[in-house]
Amino acid sequence: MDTKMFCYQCEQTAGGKGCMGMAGVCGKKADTAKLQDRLTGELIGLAKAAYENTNVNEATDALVIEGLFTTITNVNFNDETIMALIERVRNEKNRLVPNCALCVSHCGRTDGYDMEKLWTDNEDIRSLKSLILFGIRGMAAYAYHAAVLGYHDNEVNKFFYKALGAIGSDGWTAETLLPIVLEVGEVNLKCMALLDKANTVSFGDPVPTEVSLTVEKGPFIVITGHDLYDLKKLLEQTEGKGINIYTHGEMLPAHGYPELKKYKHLKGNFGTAWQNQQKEFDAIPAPVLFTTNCLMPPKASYMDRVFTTEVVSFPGLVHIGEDKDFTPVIEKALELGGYEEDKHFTGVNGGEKVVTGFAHGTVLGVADKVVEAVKSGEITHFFLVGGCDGARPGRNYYTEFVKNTPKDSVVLTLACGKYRFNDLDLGTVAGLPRIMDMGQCNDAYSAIRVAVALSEAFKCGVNDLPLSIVLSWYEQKAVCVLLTLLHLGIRNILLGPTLPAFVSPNVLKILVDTFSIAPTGTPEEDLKKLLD
Ligand code: SF4
Ligand code: SF3
Repeated sequence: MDTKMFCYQCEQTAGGKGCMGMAGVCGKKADTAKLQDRLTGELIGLAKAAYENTNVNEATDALVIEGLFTTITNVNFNDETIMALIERVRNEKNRLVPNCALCVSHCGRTDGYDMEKLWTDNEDIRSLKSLILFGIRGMAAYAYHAAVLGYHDNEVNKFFYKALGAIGSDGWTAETLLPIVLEVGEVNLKCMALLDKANTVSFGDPVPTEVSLTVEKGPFIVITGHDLYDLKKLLEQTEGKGINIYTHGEMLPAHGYPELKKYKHLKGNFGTAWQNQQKEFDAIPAPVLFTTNCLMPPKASYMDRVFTTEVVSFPGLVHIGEDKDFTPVIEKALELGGYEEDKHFTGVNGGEKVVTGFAHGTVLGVADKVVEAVKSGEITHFFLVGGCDGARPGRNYYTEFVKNTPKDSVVLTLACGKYRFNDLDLGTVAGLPRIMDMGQCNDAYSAIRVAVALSEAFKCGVNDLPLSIVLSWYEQKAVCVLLTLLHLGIRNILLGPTLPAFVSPNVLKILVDTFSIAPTGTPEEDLKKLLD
């Protein structure tokens, strides 16, 4: 095995510096990491080949998006599928610029990029290019989900080439790279808006929905990840078959969408956030379908019950292809039979239910009430506590933070970090629930819509609202969401549980000086600071 790997794209990176051994902390092997680097290098070559090339078409865009999405943490551990993807990128380069690779007067027009050059570059350049790369990886996931539902945005698609081109260009300075870092945030806002439109037109505007944590007796399937289209297909194929469907992880907000919740056999939510899956899936008498990250290497005890689809892949797991024929998953559910009696589970704090569905449509629907409550002093503060969950013990910060928020404040949340507190009963304020789950990580778009609407109602800037943003990050979607908030000029964001290894001291200084971004401290100190 080749042991030379370098990866520092996620929060759990080894020693807070980078995974450099035989395998990453996530279980990604060195060979796979190197193939992902090669794929990224080939995508940079494809971006060069696409420059002012009239042969670029929707298939080229789709390939770039798929290639970037594949390299997100906990998506794809399968060398075979990554090698096949590399081959497809090479073929596409050859279609765009035929025979370039064979030409005797070599111009380098379609050459792949050696990612080693990036990983060994000056630390500030490496840091800025990493922010661009990891940001577009996250954005590609959102563009992919929108595309699955038939929604595309040419401006978003074009930006992937520009950003890849910047990563592969030598001699660029921090001054030229920094604007592109912020442009990732700007374009990601468009991309999240696109996905919001795709989801709400396809499945309706989410409505507040109470979700049971009890698994009823009989056969069932657990579906996890972010892809609502896969859930819809699974619901259609299992209807009337005596099989219940339970969401897991980032699929929880699906319960709020009218076109998904109408299926009576979409029963509830099983389990908590991704990092608990090896424990939670170990003993369940049911199959699990992964539609996106976060997949952990499955243990032998439940490997025969895990299925993947779309870009998720792990050697040895059954993969459901483009035909979306979920028969193997359905047969597994029937074979395993589920629990003999209803099984009662709780959230991490002992709660027996959770509530979701507070997207912008719902919250803005009661905007008058919210504005009145702020004016009368009934609501004194909003906290957006959102982002990824992860394995670090320090992530209890978010539970303690939410528990300690004042009784006259509202906590908006999104993404899988909410499992730390979404089963807490914090009661209501001004007739509204004190915790409102706005959805998945991409539904940061909803939070932005609400913040902008509030700032318009109060005729002030978003930074002047009684609103504090406390983010938890783990993988690359959190990077593009953070860059969107920065692009909007939002200041004083608290980021934890640790700062990204790929942010160099100089780049951090820029972020601190420009946006007053700060690492999370203790819940008590941070709350005091934010409420002063
Ligand atoms: Fe390490 Fe994270 Fe990269 Fe996995 S994705 S190899 S844990 S930095
Ligand atoms: Fe979670 Fe992986 Fe990021 Fe979509 S499922 S937020 S960590």
